[in-house]
Amino acid sequence: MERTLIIVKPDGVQRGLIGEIITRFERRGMRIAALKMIQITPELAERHYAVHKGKPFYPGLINYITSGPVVVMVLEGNGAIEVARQTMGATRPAEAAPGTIRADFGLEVGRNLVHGSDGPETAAVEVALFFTEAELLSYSRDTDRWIFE
Ligand code: D4T
Repeated sequence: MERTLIIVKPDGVQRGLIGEIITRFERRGMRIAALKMIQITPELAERHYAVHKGKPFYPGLINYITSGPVVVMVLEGNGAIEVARQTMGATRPAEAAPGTIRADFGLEVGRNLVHGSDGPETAAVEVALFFTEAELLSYSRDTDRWIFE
């Protein structure tokens, strides 16, 4: 089953939206394989956002993601990466479809509340960046047969 890394960013935590954001993924049926609250260090932020190094928004991005606690989680499900990105909405909240997390709670790209992996390779790298193998739980829910075909 596909896995994706999700981060409730510091604005999501500060604004009291942790539960709301997790609920949106949970109610879609995705299974939580791992979940924890951490403060991202500058070193970890630089590794996570390595592809953006050198871009004009990079310093602000590192400042933002390290500015307070975040909630990181691994979600599982068929097509979890794309499904999670749909649930989050477009990177720029002003362009996100109504009903998505970013449209419903955000306005600006630098305060877009949530991160989700953008493909299978990045998902694998990001999951390994934030979680050890031992932290990734393999289990089934009694409801799985009503959610997964
Ligand atoms: P993340 O990685 O946070 O899930 O966002 P996306 O996958 O949707 O978008 P991204 O990688 O293109 O951008 C990463 C991160 O940088 C911020 N950003 C982006 C910004 O502050 N200004 C910008 O112009 C862009 C393109 C927002 C998300």
